[in-house]
Order: sequence, then C-alpha cells, then structure tokens
Amino acid sequence: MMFDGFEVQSRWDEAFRAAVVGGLSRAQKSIPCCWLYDERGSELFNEITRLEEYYPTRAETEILLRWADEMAGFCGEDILLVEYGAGAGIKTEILIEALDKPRLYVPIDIAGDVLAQTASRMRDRFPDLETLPIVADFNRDFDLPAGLPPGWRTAFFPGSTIGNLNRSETVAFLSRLHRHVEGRGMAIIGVDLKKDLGTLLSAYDDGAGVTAAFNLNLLARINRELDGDFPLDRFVHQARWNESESAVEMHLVSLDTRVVSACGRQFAFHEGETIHTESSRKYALDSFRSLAEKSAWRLSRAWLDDEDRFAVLGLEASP
Ligand code: AVI
Repeated sequence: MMFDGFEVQSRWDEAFRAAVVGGLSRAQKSIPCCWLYDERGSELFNEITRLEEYYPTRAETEILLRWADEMAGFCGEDILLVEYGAGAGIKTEILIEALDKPRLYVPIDIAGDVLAQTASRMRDRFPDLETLPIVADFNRDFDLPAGLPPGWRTAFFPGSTIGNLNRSETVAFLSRLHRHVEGRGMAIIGVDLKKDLGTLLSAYDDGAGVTAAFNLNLLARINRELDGDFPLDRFVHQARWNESESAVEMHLVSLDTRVVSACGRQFAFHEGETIHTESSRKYALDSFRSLAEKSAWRLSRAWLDDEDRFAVLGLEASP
C-alpha cells in the first residue's frame, strides 16, 4: 500500500496524540522519548552532544577514531553495513573509511528528510560505495528488502541509543538485528557504561540548561501541535537516577497543583508530580552480555575510551 506525504503526516500526528493522551492518563505520567525530537528538539539534541558535561558523543568518537581499523578487521571484507537510526552519520564515516571494500551501506531512519541528506552526503563522500536508504522505525519489526547483494552483514548502532530502550525492547531489537544479519554476521553497538552519579547526572542536567530546554520543548510541542496550554515557566526539568533500572531518567516536574488541557482533554497535576520523558540505561559489560545472549549474540569485543566511560561493543551472531 502507498501513502502520500499527507497521509504519513496525519498518521504521525495521530500517533503523537495517542502517546500524549495515553501517557498523561497513567498514574506515573510518561511520554515516550521519541517525541522529544521535533525540529527544535533535534537541534537542541545536537547542541547537547557538544556540551562539556555530555561525554558520550566525545567518548564514542574517540573510540571509533582509535579502533576503527580493528573494528573493520572484526567486520571482515566486502560487507554490507546496516545502520539503525542513521541520523547525521558522522561516526559512520569513521567506520566506513576504515572498512575493507564495503559492498553496500544501508542507513535506516524514520525521518525521510534526514535520511535523504545522510544518503546524499555519504554518496558524495564515498562515491564507490552503493548506498540504499530505508525509511523505517528501527524500534518496530520490519524486514530488510529482499535481493540485497550477497555478503556478510554488520549491524551498526552507535550513539548509545540502545540505552533509551527498555529491557524487552532491547532484546526484541537485538533479535531483529540478528535476523537482519541472517544469523551469521556481526553487530557494532555503542553502549554507555555505569559510572559515578555526579558524572551521570550532570550529563543530563548541564550548567547551560540545554538539556532542560530539550526536555521542556516537549511541552511547547504539545502546546503547538495538540492545542495544549502547559505553562512552560511552571514546569521544570529534572534528571534523576533510578537504581533498579540502572538508568538516568528525565522528568518534567509541575511546580503547582493545576489542570492542563491538551488534545481537547484535561489532565490534573499535583504539586511536584512529574511526567517521565526518557530513560537512559547505563550498563555494566556483564549485564549487556547477558541481554545480548538472550537474543543469540555473543559479546566478543569491547573497545573502551581512556576513562572507561563508554564502550563500543563487537557482537557475533550465534546460529
Ligand atoms: C539519544 N540518546 C542516546 C540520548 C541519551 O543520552 O540518552 C538522548 C539525551 N537525552 C538527554 N541528553 C541526551
């Protein structure tokens, strides 16, 4: 079935509406973190990646620059590289540069416009490498197209976005990757590691207030797109550690008891009540290994930065 741009947009709007109505009706109000990324949210996230306090992007780039040749050896020659959530793709360039005669690059992203830009930049940068962009939500089940060229496949998922998935989503996602590499390839995945709480919390509550603006932008988006009336100066950003989930959580805290409208519905808040907007899981290598094993992957390499803050993991598919 074909959908035109208008239909895709209206399905998207409907999904946002359903996420907000459903999420604000729960005892612990929560809205999935994918809705943080409208145009402004994506700009703010890019700003976050350049902040002093937000170490993951710098640490992962340092690892890729240092170990790309070894990662390329791990992947093998003539491979098909499949990237999930291929946003700007800067880290991917480091890996592709090191790969031995890669056969095909398959960037996958839900945002068709971002994907088209990434594909065209990659074609300019690597004119000999065929690029086949695919619009899909990597967090839902989908198949890669039939008829891809033969060759071993490597699934690439940098950015520690895997930390934004819960346990069952992570196992389902890794199982999907296993299927996509036809049960015999590799995966290279960026994972943020558990560390002292001071470092973790300041990464999600920076001094310049960029992460706060990123989180609060969700309420501005609801006001704009879903006819909401959240008073933006009466909600504040909070980053907190959830030990049982091993995750930094972002919340929006209501400073007052009030009723807010959105989507033609009313939602009551009491003073101090929060909307949970994101969890960012931080792993110990052993805990990630056991999740990977549940999805038929074997953890065979771990490349770390100098301060052991972040790991890029090499997984091999077990049959
Ligand atoms: C996209 N993701 C890996 C980021 C993270 O660290 O969980 C999103 C983010 N949220 C606040 N700062 C960055």
